[in-house]
Formats: sequence, C-alpha cells, structure tokens
Amino acid sequence: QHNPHWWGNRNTIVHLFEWKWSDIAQECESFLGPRGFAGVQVSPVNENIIAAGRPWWERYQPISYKLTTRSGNEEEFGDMVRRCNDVGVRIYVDVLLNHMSGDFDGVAVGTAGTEAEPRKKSFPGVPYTAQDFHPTCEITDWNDRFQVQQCELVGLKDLDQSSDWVRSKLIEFLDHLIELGVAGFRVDAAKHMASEDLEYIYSSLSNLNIDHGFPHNSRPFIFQEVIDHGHETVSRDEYKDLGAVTEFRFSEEIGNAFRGNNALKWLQSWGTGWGFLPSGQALTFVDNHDNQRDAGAVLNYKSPRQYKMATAFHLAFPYGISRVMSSFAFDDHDTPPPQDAQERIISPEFDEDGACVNGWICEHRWRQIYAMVGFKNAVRDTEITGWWDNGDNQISFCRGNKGFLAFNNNLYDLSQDLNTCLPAGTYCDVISGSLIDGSCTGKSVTVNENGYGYIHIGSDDFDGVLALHVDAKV
Ligand code: QV4
Repeated sequence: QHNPHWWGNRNTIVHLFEWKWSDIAQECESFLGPRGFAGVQVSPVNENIIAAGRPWWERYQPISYKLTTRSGNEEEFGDMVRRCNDVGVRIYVDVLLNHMSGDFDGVAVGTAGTEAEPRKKSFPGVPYTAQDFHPTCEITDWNDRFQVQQCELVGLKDLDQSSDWVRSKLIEFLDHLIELGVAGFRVDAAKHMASEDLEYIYSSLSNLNIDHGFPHNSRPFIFQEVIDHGHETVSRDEYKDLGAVTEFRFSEEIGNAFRGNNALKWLQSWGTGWGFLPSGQALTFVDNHDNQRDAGAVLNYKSPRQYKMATAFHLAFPYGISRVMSSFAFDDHDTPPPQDAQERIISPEFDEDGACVNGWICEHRWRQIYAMVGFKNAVRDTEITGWWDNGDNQISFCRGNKGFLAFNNNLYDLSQDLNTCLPAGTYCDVISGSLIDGSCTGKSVTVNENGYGYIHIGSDDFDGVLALHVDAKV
C-alpha cells in the first residue's frame, strides 16, 4: 500500500496542519489544484478531548470515532474530500490507531459532545472498556519492545490491536473514511503497535471509492509514523513493506546540511546512499509538526533562507514521497492554532501576494516553495545528471534536459558558466521571480547551444538557490 494515487504528473503532499475542512476545500480549488499539488495531509478527523487553552495536541487524544472536531463535522469533511478530488487533490487523514486519550479528571466531554472516563478506560462512544486496552505501564526504556508497544506513550490509554473487537472498530473507522473518498492514511505512532496487527488491519480495509475517481481495486495509501534514528529495537524495517514510512533521518540530515554543518557537495549521494529507506518506501519532509517544535538540526519556517533552500533540494532531488509542511506561528510546544475568543479555529487570510497574514504561516504559499512543486511536476521521470560542485557549499545539477538547480551556501558569490543541460533559450528563475505574461519578474538565464548558461547567486541574494525548468521558458 505504497501507491499514493496521485493524479496526472503531480508529486507533492502538503500538510495543512490544523486547518478547517471548509478552508481546505477552498484551498484545493483556488490554490492547490491550480498549482499542481498532489494531496493534503489533514489533522485528525475524529472526536477528541477538549484540553485547556486548546493546544493542537488535544487532537491526538481520541474520545470516539465520530467525525466532529474543531476542523469541522462529517458533512464538511465529506464536502472537502469531494471538492479536492474534483480538482485532482487527494486527501490523507492522520489516524490514531494506537491509543485513546490520556487521564482526565472526572468525566471528559469531547468535541462531538460524547462523554468518556479515560481514567477508567471507559469510552462508551465507541464503545471501549478496560479489557480493550493493554495494562497501564510507562515507557522508560525506548529500546524495550514490550514497553514501546504495550505501555502508554505519554500516558495515552494503549489499545490492544490484537483483539478482534478493537480491530473491528478501527477497520470500521478507516472504511468510513474510505467511503467518504480519502486516498489513504498517516498512521500515528505506528512504532507503538505490533507490525503484525497493523498488517491485519491494513489488509482488511476496503478498496478506495471508485465514485471519487479511483480505479477499481485501488488500495489505500499508508504512511506510518515510525521514528528510527538507526539502532532502534523497533525499526522502520518492520513496517516498510506494509506501507511507506516517515524517514526522519532525511529531515535531520537535510537540516544539518543546509544549516552548514555538512558541506552540500556530499549531497551528491543523497537518498539510499545516506542509509535512507528505498525511495518508494520513504515519506520525506524537511520538518513535521512535531520536530519543527524541537530545537536541534531540523529546519523550520523560523530560518526562512535555509528552509527554502532545503525545501528546494527536497523537491528537486528524485528521492522519496514528498510532503511539505504548512504551519501556524508558534512560540512553544503548546501554542494553539489561530483561534478566536470562543476558541474556534479561524480561517487563513491572505495579502495581495497570496501570503497568509493572520497567524497562519502557509509555507506552501511561499513562491519559492510552490514554484518547486511545479518544478518537481515539470521534471517528473528524469534522472539527476551533470552534477557540479565547488568542493564545498556550492552545487548544481540537472534533471535530465528538463530542469536545472544551483545552490550557494558559501559566504562568497557563485558566478560562473554552468551546464544546465537545457535546450538553448532564455529561462526564468522560478525562485527569484515568476513568468508572468511571457516575461520574468526575477533573474533570467540564457542557455547557449551547448546547454551552458551564466549562473549568479550572490552570497547576499535574498535566496541562495536558483531553479530553471522547461515550463518556465521566457
Ligand atoms: C503528561 C506527561 C506524561 C504522563 C502523562 C500522564 O508528559 O509523562 O505520562 O501526562 O497523564 C500531551 C502533553 C503531555 C501529556 C500527554 C497526556 O504534551 O505532556 O503527558 O498529552 O496527557 C502529541 C504531542 C504530545 C501530546 C500528545 C497527546 O506531541 O505532546 O501529549 O499529542 O495529546 C515519540 C513517538 C511518536 C510521537 C512523538 C511525539 O514515537 O509516535 O513521540 N509522535 C506522534 C504524533 C504526536 C502525538 C503523538 C504521537 C501521540 O506525531 O504529535 O503527540 O498521538 O517519538
């Protein structure tokens, strides 16, 4: 279940973290479809506890499988899926199969009004009772398989997926989403569940809904959240044949490289050469909603110059199933999404350039990022050729004869003739500008009969990357 069921030549998933369903529907029609995005990962859809201050993470504490959250209700969800599929944008849902909510004093009331008593492991909305869960214990040793898979991740009541009842409820929930037209799932905390149990669940799911344009016998796409930095007892390899796996080493290493901790010249062997999973099994990202909040090597929107360069490399190098992050502004781990005085999530608003202004960051609307989504579509099915580097932090490469990229992460200019591998002509650099009515608003590069062009990226240019492709010829 590794096929994401993309439409046409599309290639990139965007995580619209905490967005409302009605806003995503609108975004599919007005932005994602026209810009060639392949799909959206949406926040959890099923009912969750209500935590004080409404942190984003309350959605990782389920109460029932009713489809009502702060993002909207079932009707709005269904409407979104249909409208996105209609413009060729797939929907992937973040699903919580590992656990229900953590402790809560007294009776908890969820986002759909359902009551539960998490302390007693009583979730009548499903229903689950104590016998559907593993006994309570804490994970203290992350290299102890029993603890990782049968104790409670941060105190979240740990479901027993070997039980027939639990399996049937999870399958029913996922099948309901398939019926509504989704293309697949991000499986949260997959590492905390035995791979045999997941295999049973995935293989029991219905085929995708043909009324939403999926071919007969299409299997749901599965990508599993397994954090494996190497040398872990529970490893990514146990899951990779069941579906794709989040490749966290990609995120850490790309952050290291573009922060300047590792020379860009080494990226020539990027991918399996770096110990990453085979391309078709790897879900790749510069940052995700968890690790963008941690200090460390991982880049996020707060370092925009490096972040845009890393994203350009991510989308230009033919490795992995790409996902880009679309965040809201945060100060700390608990910052809620943009919300009003009644704690309702607010809709994104845009300035005249299309950038988000009211607390939403919308990296996917940064020109340097959506232009690379277009680049990836334009160069699909080509290989890396013509690699060049200066032995340090200046690199360039071609994607067949359809695209060319150059990066300068040195503190001095990159100025020289380089092989772009492109047919002769003048091309618009889609990073510094756009091709509008046949003229380029940024840098232009003229390519001669031999495929060479003069490339300039000043060390103090606004962006440290330049990108040309055949669909942006002046
Ligand atoms: C607290 C204490 C615990 C204690 C518990 C007991 O910290 O030590 O046992 O109380 O009551 C929130 C709070 C957390 C609290 C917990 C339970 O932050 O302090 O525990 O609720 O009340 C998200 C957030 C968590 C959040 C959780 C549930 O990141 O902060 O916890 O949602 O709301 C590992 C896993 C990996 C996981 C990653 C974060 O292998 O699978 O940690 N990633 C996924 C999601 C992530 C999500 C979860 C898993 C849980 O990507 O966003 O956690 O669904 O690496």
